[in-house]
Amino acid sequence: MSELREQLYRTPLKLSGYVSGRFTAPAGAEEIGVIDPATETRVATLLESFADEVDQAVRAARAAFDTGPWGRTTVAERQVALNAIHDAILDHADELAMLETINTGIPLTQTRGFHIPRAAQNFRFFGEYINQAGGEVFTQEPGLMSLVTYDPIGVCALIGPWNMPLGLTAMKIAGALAFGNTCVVKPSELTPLTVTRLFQIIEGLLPDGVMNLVNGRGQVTGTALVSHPDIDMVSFTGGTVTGAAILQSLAKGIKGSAMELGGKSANIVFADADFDQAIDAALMSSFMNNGQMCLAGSRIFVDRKISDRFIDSFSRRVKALKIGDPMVAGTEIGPMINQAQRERMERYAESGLGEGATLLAGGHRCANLNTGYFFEPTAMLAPGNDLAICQEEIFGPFAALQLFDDEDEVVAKANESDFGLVGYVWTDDLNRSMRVASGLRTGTVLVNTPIVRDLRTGFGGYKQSGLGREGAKGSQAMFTEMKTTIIAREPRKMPRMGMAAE
Ligand code: TXE
Repeated sequence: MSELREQLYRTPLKLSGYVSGRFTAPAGAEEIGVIDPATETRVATLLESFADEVDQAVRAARAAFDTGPWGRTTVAERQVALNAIHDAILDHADELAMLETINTGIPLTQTRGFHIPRAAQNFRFFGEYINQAGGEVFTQEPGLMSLVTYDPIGVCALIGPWNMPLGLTAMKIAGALAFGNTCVVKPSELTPLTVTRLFQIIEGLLPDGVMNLVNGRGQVTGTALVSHPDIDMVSFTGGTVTGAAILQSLAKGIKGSAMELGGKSANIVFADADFDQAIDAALMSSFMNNGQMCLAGSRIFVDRKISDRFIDSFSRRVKALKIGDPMVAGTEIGPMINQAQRERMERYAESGLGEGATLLAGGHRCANLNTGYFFEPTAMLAPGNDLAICQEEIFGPFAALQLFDDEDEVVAKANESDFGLVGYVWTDDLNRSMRVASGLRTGTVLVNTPIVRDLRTGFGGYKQSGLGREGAKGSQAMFTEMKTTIIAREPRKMPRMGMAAE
């Protein structure tokens, strides 16, 4: 067991908010336990931010935006600040990776290798991006110039999820700050460790009030934040039901939002694909991050011509996945985030069987792991696309396979979904890959590759997978107001109204 984990078990952290450059100590706050899902042991106590603390945080961000120095910083100064945050994260990379693993149950190899470097990279990327990004100038007629500029939008409420707490929240913070905004950040109450630690390690780097933190449950702290009249927008990553509730609240004040919601992404494997690559990627897309990924490609469509071989190989590999303590090197699957999420897995395993699916692997709690929210990585072969396991986001290590016979059929089935986040296509036929990519109603299509994120491109979804795109121009659209200024450089010809009086 790691030293840090033992230390947290002995002395759980006390976490609170951060308002106007100071950590808060709310008197009489509700205390929420934060658990290591691998051992069900408390590692922190969250002192919940009630409405008055949320109000103070929003006011601090408002004041820092309206009158503070941040709005007058140069691009170069903002870039320096963003790079300093990047460096601070990397200086604490090992500690942050361990905290992330202890809090989420995601294997340390993945938090260390991907989550934390990625969290840091967001700050460097947006620092570079603002050095290049500009507005537009149009000339409609001689002497008349139209300028399009991008003003910061103001106070951003940034609400993060529990499946990649620092990485996904860092993307929002970096984008918001880069474009000159101030923010109030609310991590998930299940996983507040790394985001709160980020505020500690960058203390003093930014002017007071630019970056504030509130901690607490969605129904309490989250609701107070999204309904606060002084925020200008919400950037949210989380479940579709919560996203819809936030949109309703924002509608009252006609506030903007960016929503990165759920997915049920199709992973289509044609018979001509590189078989080994397709199998490796199917495993990775379904089971990395304990399967708790919005972009999981866990609705796998297999060409009937290769189905025997694919199902045999995939099932054997799923059964061989190493489940256990996420802090131990070699572990491939850790626990679910909490008891509710594990029960959800059990319900889907039951519903799959009840609706006629065939169990290929897993399907139960782990018999040899009595403590911790472990669930066996699961694969089922579904007789049709209408089963709940093929339509609903399960958000755990659970793959639903289906067979198909031809291209048009599989594209239609892939699109039969309320979601539209990602589509994965495996084929050696270039023309086919282009046809299928253009036919898929998803925000991203990945051809012959598993998960890749390129911050220069937009990431987000069609349909109920969300609104807006994160990354470069998408983040610019999210965190700025587009302003048009039209300037006449010489006197204009116009009708002279009211001349009868002259
Ligand atoms: O997330 P919630 P939950 C999906 C996944 C999962 C399901 C439910 O399918 O099983 O959502 O997860 C805050 N006002 N994803 O319920 O509730 C909350 O405190 C303001 C997909 O745990 O969406 C947390 O900070 N905020 C996903 C954040 O919203 C509120 C990532 C996300 O929690 C709020 C996570 C409210 N009324 C879950 N209610 C992805 N897209 O990657 C909650 N919150």
